[in-house]
Formats: sequence, C-alpha cells, structure tokens
Amino acid sequence: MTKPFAQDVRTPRPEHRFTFGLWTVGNPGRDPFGDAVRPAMSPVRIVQKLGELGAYGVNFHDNDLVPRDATTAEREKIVRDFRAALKESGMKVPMATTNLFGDPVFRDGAFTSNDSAVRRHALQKTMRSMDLGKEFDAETYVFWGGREGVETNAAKDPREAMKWFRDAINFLCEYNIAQGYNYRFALEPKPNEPRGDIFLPTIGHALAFIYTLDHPDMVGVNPEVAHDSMAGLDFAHGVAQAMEVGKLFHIDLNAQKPGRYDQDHRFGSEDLKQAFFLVKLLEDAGYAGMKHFDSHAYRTEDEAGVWEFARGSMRTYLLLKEKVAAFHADPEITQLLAALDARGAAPGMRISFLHDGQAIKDEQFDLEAMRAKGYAYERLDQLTIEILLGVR
Ligand code: GCO
Ligand code: MN
Ligand code: MN
Repeated sequence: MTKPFAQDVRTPRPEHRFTFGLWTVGNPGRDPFGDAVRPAMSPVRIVQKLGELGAYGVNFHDNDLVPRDATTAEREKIVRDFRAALKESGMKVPMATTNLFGDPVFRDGAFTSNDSAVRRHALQKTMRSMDLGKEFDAETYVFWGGREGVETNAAKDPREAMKWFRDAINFLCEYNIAQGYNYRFALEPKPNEPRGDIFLPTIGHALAFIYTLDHPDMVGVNPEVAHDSMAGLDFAHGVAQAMEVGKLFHIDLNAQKPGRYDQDHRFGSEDLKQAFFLVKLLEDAGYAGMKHFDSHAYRTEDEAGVWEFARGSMRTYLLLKEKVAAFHADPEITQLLAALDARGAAPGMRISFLHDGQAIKDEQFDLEAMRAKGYAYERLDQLTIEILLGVR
C-alpha cells in the first residue's frame, strides 16, 4: 500500500538541489557517426521546462548561452532574455564553465596546448566566461579538461603539461580574487575521450594536483559517475575520499557501462546498486551541494523523451533516497551493522601512536579466533539487494 506522503517525497523540488546543463537536456543527439536528431532548444525554453519539472537550476558553458560568433548586441539580448526566464521560473545558475574543447583551436588542449598562444587564449576565454557566470551569480566554476591530453606521448612532456595546467589554475585563482568573484573551482577528472588519454584522469590525480596549487582552499573536484565507471573504478570510493577532505564541490550524475565510449545515460539506468550506494553516501553525509545530471536522452528520443529523461533522472535519485531510508530502518540490517560496530567499525574508532603505540606493541591477539570469524557480508548484501528489489 502506498503511504500517504509517498507521492510527495518522490516529487522533485528546488530544495533537492537538482540541476541540469543547457548542454544536457539541450543535447541534439549528434554523435561521431550521425547528425543531430533533435532541433536546437533555446535556453529560455530549457529554463521554463526544467523549472516546471522541479529542478533547482541550470548550468552552462559560455557558448551554450552565447554562441562563439555573437556580437555584443546579440550577447546582451541573450543575457537579458535568459535572466528574465530565470526570474520567472525561480531557477538559479549555480555553476558555470568554459567550452575549451569545441573550437578547433583547442585540438591540442587549452591550458596544456603546446602552443603558448592557445594557452593564453584559453585563459582569456575562461576569464570572460567567469564574468558571464557571475552575471548570473554562479558560485561554482567547473574545469573539465576534455582536450587536455594526448594521443601520443611523443607530443609533449607530461611534466611540462602539469606545470602549464598548474600555472593556468593559479592564474585564474588570482583572477577570481582580483574580481572578488568568490567562485569555488571544481576540477572534473576523466580518463579519456575526446583525447586518447586525458591529464588528471581520476579523482585521486585531481586531489593530489590541488594540493600543489597556490590556493588549494579555492579548488575542489567535480567527479562524474561515468568517468570513473569508464575506468572501471568504484565511484563511491573516489567521491568519499574527496568528501572526507572537504573537496566535493559539485557532482555530475549519470550512468555508464564500464569499458564503453562515454555514454552519459540517465542516472540510475545502468548500475543500480552503484547508484544506490552513491545516493547513500551523499545522503548519509548530508551533502548539501548541487546534484547535477550531466547526461542526455537516448539518441532515439524526440523532445518528449528528453523531458522523460529529465524527470526520470530526478525521480530515480529520490526513489533511491527512499531505499536508503529503508536500509537504515531495516531491523536485520541494523542488527548486522551493530555487530560490526561492536567489533570496532563504529565511527570514531581511531588509534594513534601516541596513545596506543606501546599497548599495540604488547597486545596479545587470539589469532585463531580472529581467523575463524566471518563478517556476514553475504547476508548484508543480499538484504540490500532485497531492499532494492522491493521485497523488504
Ligand atoms: C564530458 C564532461 C562534460 C563536462 C562539462 C562541464 O564528459 O563531456 O562530463 O560534460 O562535465 O563540460 O564541465
Ligand atoms: Mn562526462
Ligand atoms: Mn561532466
């Protein structure tokens, strides 16, 4: 029987902080083998429609909003119309970013191109795009280095590329400070595609890089489900590691089968169990940032399918959130977790050399008993699966 409030908890609302990109719902379905299958959708229409569906906001690359060749007058009109649409629907622009991959000038990268004029152009484009984002009060600025990489290591010394990348982020941090913008920068790792190999391929690479910057506090990460899945990694682990050091500034949600091209499918549509544990992690940690769906409708779809995709992305998140509550409320799961806590898994079970060094050195262990005892994870996982399958 459906509980009276059940419908309501499944209805996306702005307080859930769901966002989409102009480029996500606006994706026309072009791929390397075929043309666009859907007509371009105006930013104004996207804002109106997402507002109706209960999203919190919409994000953009500079050129999603203002085309590369727009005149000053055209730019002004676009900005005015977009602002009016946002106001009317109550939608926000929490994140902005730069398109540093579409223009052929970036074929060898932007901040890491071997051509120093390209590197300077990338900085100029980013500064201007940061200005545009601030016209809409964006708070997070994402750096996805889609073209920062190589097909052949004969092309450049990756150590030099790291230095250029660092110089660029340091430069833009200074711009952020000089303008009083207060952006939080979020680096988005991806292992490959569109380059053969991309620099800063994983969350771990990005985190290590951040601590070498002049303003590490200003910079965090924007991890994406598909990017870790492409590399066969456990996404929740990377997200957890970023979160634990206060670096989860933003997150890109979608779905992806491992070992494929970059699919960008609807959140939860592939590895449901992985999606469940991700939602569990975010909800248990009280993650209050934006949950951005960086994905798009199947190429088979028309506009109706696009809105079904958007609705489904948010609904699946909320359904998984209900499953997280069911997990925590399940008496048998609670019992199994309590047994683990009693064994030492409870939060706060920490040791230090100062307090425990001598005791641990002298401790007598009952190794026979320790070797013999299982952890009951089979049961725990089966219960999780049964919750997901709706029988508990
Ligand atoms: C991709 C990336 C991009 C970025 C976007 C915003 O695989 O194409 O995920 O969609 O997220 O450029 O930075
Ligand atoms: Mn992606
Ligand atoms: Mn992304």
